Parts: sequence; structure tokens; C-alpha cells
Amino acid sequence: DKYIPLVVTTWDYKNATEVAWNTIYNGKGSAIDAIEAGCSFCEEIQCRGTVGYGGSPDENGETTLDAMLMDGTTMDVGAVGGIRNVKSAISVARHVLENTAHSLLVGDLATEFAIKMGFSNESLQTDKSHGLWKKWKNNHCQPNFWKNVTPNPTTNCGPYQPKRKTKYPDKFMHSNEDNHDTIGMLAIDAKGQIAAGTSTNGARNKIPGRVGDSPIAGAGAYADQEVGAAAATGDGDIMMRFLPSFLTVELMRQGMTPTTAAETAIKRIVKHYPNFSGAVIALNKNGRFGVACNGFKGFPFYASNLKLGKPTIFYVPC
Ligand code: SD4
Repeated sequence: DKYIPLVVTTWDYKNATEVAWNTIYNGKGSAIDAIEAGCSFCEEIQCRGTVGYGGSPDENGETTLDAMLMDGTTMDVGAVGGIRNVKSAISVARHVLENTAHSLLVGDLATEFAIKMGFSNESLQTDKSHGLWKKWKNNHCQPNFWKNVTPNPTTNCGPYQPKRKTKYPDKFMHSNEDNHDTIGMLAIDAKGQIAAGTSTNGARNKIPGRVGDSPIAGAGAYADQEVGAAAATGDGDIMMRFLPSFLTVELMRQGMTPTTAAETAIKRIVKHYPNFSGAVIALNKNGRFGVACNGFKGFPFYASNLKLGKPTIFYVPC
């Protein structure tokens, strides 16, 4: 089929798409290899500051990483949530996939696992992430991700007092567009094997311990050989409540095109959260792909197959 192999990537991650494409187009690498390579590339170059180390510091100034790989052939998942002090989150996820019977490891204990697997333990803080954190702490220390609490009146920061009945307006619950650039990647290799993956440093100024949608199967990404795959990016705190990647794959199973399936999954969220920001990319086993988004000005994504050749950008208004 002229549409296979295929790689589809969220946002304008051209080089990451190219790395993934180069892994599979000559038939050498698997879909999983392609996704690991593409996401690793983004982790190393710190794509838009929202993938890899040195981005999205939490309230304590620490960067933690979420990543997932799902193999649609074996229906096996490997993921890490809130992993600390390890840069290669997607590769740790691959070790969870291949070397354990588990699907998701979190926090410090995910770090311990990574170290046993030979990864190095190094700080994820950079001058840039420290600067972002300091600026937030000094100037805008509003409780972005808290609800029903009042900040300390002098500092406008924590510790927060529970204050039942009042809700912070939505703008404090959601972060802005710059904060939503998770790499989500879908691939079909030359053998027709389908995989999906994600890697992100999550949401800026998050409450320490927060894990987003990206490492959750069915939320951040999902793949099923019999149907296709999907991945999500955006406000993970909201999106993970709807398992949009799973829903998109299920709707394709029922016969929808990738675009209609992704649109339907996005609309399900809009019904409850009209202003949420997010996008879903999808592909089916025949090599068709599509996207839907909400709340962004527009949404760019890259695809590469034998017909398109080099990674090609697509842009949809939301
Ligand atoms: C998260 N979904 O942790 C991620 C952020 C994101 O594009 O997608 N950015 O909520």
C-alpha cells in the first residue's frame, strides 16, 4: 500500500518526524523503534521546552517527565509518570514495555527502575527552568491548578487553605497554549505493525505529584493493530477524564474516518468543557490520517509516508 509506512506527529515537530520516518521507511525499524527514536530526539533537543528536561517546572521548580509507548500488535503498554532525574523518559517507557509485566511506573520508584536499567540519574533543572520557576514564584504565584483554596494573602502563594464553596475561575485551572506541546506520535511500519507514543514534561506550575494524560493508555495515546491509533495533546487534566485516544480508536473500529472519529472524541469533551484546549491525531490501518482540535488558534501536525516523502506539515483551524 502506498500509504504505508506512515508516521503522524503532533505539533510542528518536523525533525522528530523525520527521525521516526528514517527509522521505518526502508523497512528496517519497527513502529515502536520509530516512535522511541522520534520522541527521544525531542527529549534531547527539548522540543519547544515542553518535551524533555528543563521545562514546565512544578510549584517546587522541578521538572518531571511523563511518557508512554503502546504496541498495537501485542496490546502491551510501557509508561512512566512523574519520573524524576532521568532524561530519557520514552526509553524508560520502552524498558517498562519490554522488561516488565507492568504498564506504568511512577515518581521516584520509576527513577529507581530506570537506574537499574542503566539510565543515569541527573537533574532535569536548567537555568531556563529555574528562571521560569523564579519568575512565576516572584510575580505570578497564583495557584494555577488549585481549586477551592485561598492563597496566602501576603505572598499570593501556598500553603493554601481549603475554602470549600468557591471555585477559581477557569483561567486559573487551565494553562496557556505555550504550555501544551506534548509530542504524540503514531506509526505504521512496513510490516503493518501499529504503535503510538507520547513524551512530555507536563503542565507548567503543576502541583508536585501531578501526572497528566500522556502516560495513560487510552488518554494520551492508544493503538490497536486491528483498527489504528490515536494520540492526544492539550489540557491533560481535562482530557484524561474522557480517554479521547481510546474513544477515537473505538469510533474508527465502528467505521468512522480518522478525522470524524477524532472530531467526535473532541466534541465529547467540549460538551462539558467548551473552552478546553486540546487536539487528537489519528490514523487507521489503511494509512489514512486525520486530526481534530479545540481551543487552540489552530493546530499544526506532521505526517510522512511514501507518497508525501519528507515530513509534510498540515494545519487545521480549531
Ligand atoms: C499534559 N497533555 O501533561 C499534556 C500537556 C500537553 O501539549 O499535551 N502538551 O497535560
